[in-house]
Amino acid sequence: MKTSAIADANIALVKYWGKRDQTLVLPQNSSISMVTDGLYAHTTVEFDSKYNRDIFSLNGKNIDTKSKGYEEYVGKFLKIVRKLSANKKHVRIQSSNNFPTAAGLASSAAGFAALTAATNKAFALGLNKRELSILARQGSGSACRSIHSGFVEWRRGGKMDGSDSYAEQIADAKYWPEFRMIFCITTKKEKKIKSRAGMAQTVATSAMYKCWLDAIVEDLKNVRQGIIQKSFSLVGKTAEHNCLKMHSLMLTTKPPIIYWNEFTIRIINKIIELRENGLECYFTIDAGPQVKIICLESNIPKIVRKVQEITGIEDIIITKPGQGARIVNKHLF
Ligand code: 2P0
Repeated sequence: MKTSAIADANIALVKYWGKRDQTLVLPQNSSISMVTDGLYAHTTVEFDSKYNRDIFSLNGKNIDTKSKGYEEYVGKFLKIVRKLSANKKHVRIQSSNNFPTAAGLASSAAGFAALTAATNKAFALGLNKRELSILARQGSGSACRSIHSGFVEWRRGGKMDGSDSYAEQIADAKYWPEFRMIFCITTKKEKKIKSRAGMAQTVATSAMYKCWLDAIVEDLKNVRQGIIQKSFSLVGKTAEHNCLKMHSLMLTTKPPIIYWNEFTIRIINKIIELRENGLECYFTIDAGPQVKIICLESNIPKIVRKVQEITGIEDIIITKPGQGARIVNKHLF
């Protein structure tokens, strides 16, 4: 049985940065994101008795299934799948992203959402969207949001077993079609500190963590309401400030986590300048140096022209609200 799925990256407007349970991947706080339409992972899964061991390749490179990175992510995920399924055969998985991996562009979110959708079909698990979101979450937290389309909220939940920690849709991809995120890629290099290790260190050492949690309910309320009312200013302002609060957590982690580079700061300054000149746009930045500019469709040409004045940006990608994880007929092998 061979199945393939595609899932797009999602970018948080209210961020997830810290777990309360490492094994079950349960977050400290709820988060809200937009699923993009074009930065995706494509994954093919096949289980068959012809395989005498599990095989995994990412972006054309075979990954050692005995490595710590594999064990912690895909290996752990497959153990959960095998508990849910009667099928114990070995599996071959091949996954490719159409954008740089581990560079702060939510590649693990897209990857695990695609793997979840493909596995659900290949192993005939019969999971509904909520269950898919719970399974994807255990691969990588932010992946639970890429199951759905459009604007999505991952509810923190309160139960110890994680059964109430999953993503739900706030509005579908067609609800606010003018909403845009412009990805400014400042480097395609992999980051040095993975999100998983970084956020654990933040929770353990940042004196600002309590302030972060205290402010989160208000940010969630504003972004949720802003999306429903299509209030661009409310969403943009809140998202930008939430991003800066998350980066202040990173900066105050011991030792500090600094994901930005010089181009990150140049783009931030450009956005502030554009706003001062009456062009409404905001920024958000994840665990990497890339800047995502939040804006409306009508302002895209002006913003792109201005940002292109900054030399050194490697790529600019424009995205709008996109689809959730889906099965496709095209297989990678
Ligand atoms: C987010 N990030 O909300 C935040 C903002 C990065 C910065 O979710 O350990 O790769 O696999 O659950 O999901 C990145 O964290 O971490 C992330 P794990 P994940 O999008």
